[in-house]
Amino acid sequence: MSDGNPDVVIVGAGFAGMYATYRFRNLGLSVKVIEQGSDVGGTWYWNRYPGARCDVPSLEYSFGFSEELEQEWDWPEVFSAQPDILRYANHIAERFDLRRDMVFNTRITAVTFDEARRLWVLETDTGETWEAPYCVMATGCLSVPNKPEIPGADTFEGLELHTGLWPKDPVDLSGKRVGIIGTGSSGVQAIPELAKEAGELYVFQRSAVYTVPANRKAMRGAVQQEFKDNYRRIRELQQANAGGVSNFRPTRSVETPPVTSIRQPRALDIKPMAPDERRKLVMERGLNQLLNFRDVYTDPEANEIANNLFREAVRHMVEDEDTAEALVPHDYGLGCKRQVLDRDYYDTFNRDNVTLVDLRSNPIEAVTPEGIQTADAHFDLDVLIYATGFDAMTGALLKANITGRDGQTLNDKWAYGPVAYLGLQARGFPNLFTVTGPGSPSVLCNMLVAIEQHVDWIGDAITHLKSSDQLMEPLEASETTWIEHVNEVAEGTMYTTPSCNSWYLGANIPGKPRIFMPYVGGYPRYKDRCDQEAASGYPGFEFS
Ligand code: NA7
Repeated sequence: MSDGNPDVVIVGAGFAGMYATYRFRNLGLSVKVIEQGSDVGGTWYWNRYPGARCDVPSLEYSFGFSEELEQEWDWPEVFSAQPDILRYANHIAERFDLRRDMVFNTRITAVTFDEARRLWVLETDTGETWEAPYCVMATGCLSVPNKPEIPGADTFEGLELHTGLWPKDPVDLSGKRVGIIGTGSSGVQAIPELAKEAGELYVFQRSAVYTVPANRKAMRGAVQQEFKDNYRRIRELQQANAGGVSNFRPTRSVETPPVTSIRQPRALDIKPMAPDERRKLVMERGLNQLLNFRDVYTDPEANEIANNLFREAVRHMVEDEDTAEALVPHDYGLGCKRQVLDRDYYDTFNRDNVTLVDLRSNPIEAVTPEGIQTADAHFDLDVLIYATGFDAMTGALLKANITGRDGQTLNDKWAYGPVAYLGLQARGFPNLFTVTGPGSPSVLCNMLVAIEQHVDWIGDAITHLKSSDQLMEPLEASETTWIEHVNEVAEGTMYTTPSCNSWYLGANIPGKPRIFMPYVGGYPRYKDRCDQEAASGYPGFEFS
């Protein structure tokens, strides 16, 4: 048992765990953070692969809780790369002296509610145990890497890497034969960078991707200053926006609005446009024009118009006809998956050292000691990279081995999909809170905005509980009606069309229940609901 058990144990030292440490301390609570990695940063600590970059503009993807922090931090690019975001995380940890309450290199092995003592007991792989009346799971939405089960996977004798567990030390790929499996955001970001370094790059693609060029501008001093001058207004605008993005347009900027992976379609429709006009727009002004149309996300016919224009543009950009054809997505539409942003993705397939292996026509049979055997050929590899994504949204929570009241496990409760209220709490797990849990806007929102809102709400709830020493958990009816609402708002969107298989739906993990996990009803609507709960004494929860 550890000395000095805190009021709150927080699991995870990513941005959620970091802000929770700061906020809870300010509320007079003692905290202890348990983190598997050797330092802060979460996603940005683990995803160090070449090309890793945030898909939300950095001035938006930043904390708003400290004006000093806002004023003193400078971003080098409009969309920052992983090293710069990790530098930001480190700066926050130092500036607010967060590390003194953090325990690193420690993995949680079990989280168990002790009913008699009304405490959460957290066991770890170092043998140390922590106890606290309140437990906050700040474990992230994309933190459990998915490595598919491929026959022979363990026999590979070269270097094996996963984009989500990339080593801290530089990996020398020069002249090497490199294979990468997966063409989601991670693969698409990594492939152009890997191609520049590797001798040969083989891209093993199961599903073609809809990716559009990312904004790659350096930050201009005048633009950054205007943000700094207007941050209070910007934070207000974020609160009023469905995706938690202000869309603030600096007067000194001549840029078009940055493209982000969080949908911000304008009030334009593609269907009424003349075919020539649409084609001209996309061919002359780029693929990201397609993201501006509202009806692309709501009307299957408009969606297919956009998909066809996208396909035409890819055929135009990629020189080899067979490669171009394989890179064209056919079996799902734009808007089903999280929008991927790239830098020179399609051009990369025009390089002599890059080969696309289309797994739809030539599936992987096995990983061998020397490389990958597909139905048609063997590919000799020195390095095999898995860019195969994550067990998203629920993965880290289910892996934590959580047992609540009456010996019920979270894994049993969520056997048919996550059951929770507002993505904040699950019945049967009193005084255990989740940051950006399933059923909250989370990954459909600017994560830092979502994190601040959740942590503030949880901090207030704990303060309320601490004064009366009570246990809090949602009513069964609150969970049921909230999940119905989460499903209702997702229905009829491109996210849930039958042809769509995304990690939002859990469809990337064999056997995982197919449920649309994030809340698509918009951040302001969600926040209102959370605020109403707090303002009226938490009527959707039970206290004991
Ligand atoms: P994603 O978006 O889940 O992409 C994973 C990729 O790996 C995708 O192309 C998958 O193909 C592919 N995959 C997964 N399993 C296999 C197997 N068994 N064989 C071949 N290919 C496979 O993960 P990312 O890490 O790229 O991005 C996750 C999020 O992180 C992203 O949306 C951003 O928000 C940040 P599939 O499409 O399933 O056919």
